Amino acid sequence: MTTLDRKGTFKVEYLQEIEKKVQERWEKENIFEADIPDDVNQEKFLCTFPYPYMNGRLHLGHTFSLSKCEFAARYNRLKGKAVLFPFGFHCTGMPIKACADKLKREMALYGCPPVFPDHEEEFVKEEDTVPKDKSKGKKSKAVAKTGTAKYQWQIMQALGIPEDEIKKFADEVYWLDYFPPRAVADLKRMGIHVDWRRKFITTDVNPFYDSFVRWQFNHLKNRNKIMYGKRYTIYSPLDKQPCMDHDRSSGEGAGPQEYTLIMMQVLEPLPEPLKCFSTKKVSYITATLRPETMYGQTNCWVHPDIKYIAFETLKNGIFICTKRAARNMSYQGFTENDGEFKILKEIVGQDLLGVALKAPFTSYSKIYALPMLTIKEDKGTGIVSSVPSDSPDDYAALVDLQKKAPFREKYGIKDEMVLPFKPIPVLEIPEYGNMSAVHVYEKLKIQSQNDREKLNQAKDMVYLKGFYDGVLLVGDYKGKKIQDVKKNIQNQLVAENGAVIYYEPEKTIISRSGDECVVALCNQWYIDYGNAEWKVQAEKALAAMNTFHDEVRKNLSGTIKWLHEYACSRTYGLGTRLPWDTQWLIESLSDSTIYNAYYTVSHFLQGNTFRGNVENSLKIKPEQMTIDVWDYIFFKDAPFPKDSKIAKGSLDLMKKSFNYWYPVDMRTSGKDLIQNHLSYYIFNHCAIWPNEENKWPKGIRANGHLMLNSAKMSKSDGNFLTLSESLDKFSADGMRLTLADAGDSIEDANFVESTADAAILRLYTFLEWVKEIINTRTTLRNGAYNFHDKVFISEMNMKIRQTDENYNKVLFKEALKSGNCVQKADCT
Ligand code: A2H
Repeated sequence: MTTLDRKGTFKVEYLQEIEKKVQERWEKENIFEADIPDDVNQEKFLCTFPYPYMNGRLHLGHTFSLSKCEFAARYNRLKGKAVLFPFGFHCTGMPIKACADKLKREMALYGCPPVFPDHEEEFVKEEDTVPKDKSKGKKSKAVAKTGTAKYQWQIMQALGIPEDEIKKFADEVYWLDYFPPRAVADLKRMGIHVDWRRKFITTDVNPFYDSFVRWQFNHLKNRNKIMYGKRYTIYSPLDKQPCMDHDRSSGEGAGPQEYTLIMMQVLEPLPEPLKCFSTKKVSYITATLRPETMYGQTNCWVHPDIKYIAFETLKNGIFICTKRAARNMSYQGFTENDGEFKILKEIVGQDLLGVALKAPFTSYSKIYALPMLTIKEDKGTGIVSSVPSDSPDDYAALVDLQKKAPFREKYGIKDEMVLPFKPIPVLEIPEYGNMSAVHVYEKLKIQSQNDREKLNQAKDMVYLKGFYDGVLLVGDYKGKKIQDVKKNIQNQLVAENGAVIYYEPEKTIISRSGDECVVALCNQWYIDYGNAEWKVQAEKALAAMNTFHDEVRKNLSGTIKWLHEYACSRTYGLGTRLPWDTQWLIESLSDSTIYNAYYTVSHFLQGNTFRGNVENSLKIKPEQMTIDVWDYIFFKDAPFPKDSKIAKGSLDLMKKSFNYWYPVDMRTSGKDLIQNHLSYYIFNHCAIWPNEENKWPKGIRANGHLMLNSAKMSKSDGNFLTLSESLDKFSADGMRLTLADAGDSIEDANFVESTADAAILRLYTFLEWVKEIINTRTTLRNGAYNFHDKVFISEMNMKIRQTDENYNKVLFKEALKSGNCVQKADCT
């Protein structure tokens, strides 16, 4: 039982009463509306928080990140700056539409209100009988299968939506009208310093924002930042489209990983389990990251217990590998029809052992399939080329087999399949000699293939060194450094029909519809974040920026380096259409990169509505927002658009507003957006304002995730608070104090309910104390300062200075410590 439960809730209600009155007054007096000040030389502060996605109510995690903007806005206002904190709402992408469609299907199947079957399996079966739209039907089948989600109807119930209103959410636009006003109401109740005239939602439902995004994309394309072509992309077969970070339920940040697949041809006569393929070329397929070592193959590794399949490829005969690998290959042009592969046979690894193979590049004309127990089923093809000279894992497994006769016997491996095979020197590595794996195996005294810790250490030792310092001892590139010729060797292997290129997700990625993603070779529009010149600009922007924590800078810089082509178009969901190819929608991490500029003019356009569907004060119509018009507002040297029907005065007003408020002084967000949104944000500012560096972002602040009472916030575990619930429970100020106290660093922060309870008591006591002092002030001593007064003043001045410094560094927990008289009030 908390203090509050014991003492009743009147203290929190007392605070809420005051808050309500004050907020009403703020609202009446429009004190958060920020226009350009009369004195345009007045310093300004523009801070923003990534607009939240509108498929539900705001929660305490959102609130924590946005509180950094809120506190900074208030502080900078107190410092005499003109402060703008605008706020919009994101509706682009798949989830809202997917949920609306799911609801539609549930109602079609089970009525309204629906009566659901007892078991989820029934749901799957029944749905299979509904022909209508194949792709959509499949989608919720996967959700039901994974068991991760309940029915959408029940999810809506859990969100607190009244029963008779749920059916309306089958229309996706209803979501866009439902959640944003509620978010605003919650945020207002928090007392947030936002100029609400500037609010808006995204997608083509809002024609002004839609036009802004089209303007941006036209420029990106004209400036060669957007390309079209076949690219390896993380893809959800169920959704039938690319699956980028925001569309994933796990595996965020993971991209496609390239492997070289070595084709080891099964030698005649074909062994028993493969006899049925007698007229065809059959190959064991191994996946490697080190094609340059293939000169040293001595055998191939198969896991005795893994299930493999045989399927036919378009050009290279029958492949033996895991089903998972075949599924990926089928999306990369290996089979006749995209996404289709026919399982000709299922074979357990045990039955593939002892088979004679012909591998490319190695000097052994015949090698064998041998057992390895550390092979992972969910990596590569589940079969591995063994290069004992350079892979400690391979050497350890080979030694195990060579030394231990019972091990060979157990798997039916004959001596001649193992004993004659010695490691072949392939590359010379300074310090490690010409058989680096053998060297480290002995140095670390590795005992067997199960000696995992030491083997990992060994791998680390040889892997990078081999790549950077290794020199080839054999083949056409003899004498050359590996890093210079790795790609050439790979090309040679492919050209000589010994290998093919293959990609798979670098770790398991599950889409929000519950599907395990593959890597697919898709035709698509993509943003070329791999462009070297663009990267240089982004680095330059980053160098001039305040990142508040060094780790944020490092992570942004790392991301700028590795970012590459990014698929920006989708076929399913909500959003703005690509202006030059309108069958495509722009996805959610791409329509959200420079919209901070839109805030500087949105209040002129939106007519105080989310959708821009009411006439605005300047009487501007969405169709009048042409490319020239946007150019004039946002570009220094753009000529006045003479054909525009918009009055020059109106355009100049917008141009002036943009030039006053831009750039963004501080953008704050959770650290999970560093590797995507925040990096794209930098790149796109450089692309749109290449010659106006004074428009590039000035500060990015990232924070850790918010825990609740020291545990991960989780709806399903019940450890969760929405913003609205927090306000009910702790009042705005009780919550705000606790958010400030939750943490400043990029490590995870912690919202502690007992701290919030204590904050309420302290605030209450403080108010009582203030009242008492006001009432008794005539009895207080006055006259000249004595020594104690001076010490007190000096002490206060020091605290003020420290607090100012903490606020300036956006360290609110620290500011709370140094400057919070409320904290100290109960000590009096
Ligand atoms: B490498 P990463 Cl010479 N289970 O190829 C376990 N290991 C697997 C695997 C699976 N399903 N699929 C591939 N691998 C191995 C050559 C090589 C490799 C040398 C040195 C190091 C080395 C010859 N074996 O890898 O987890 C394959 O072995 C050490 C990293 O994706 C593949 O490259 O990094 C590598 O692991 C891929 O592992």
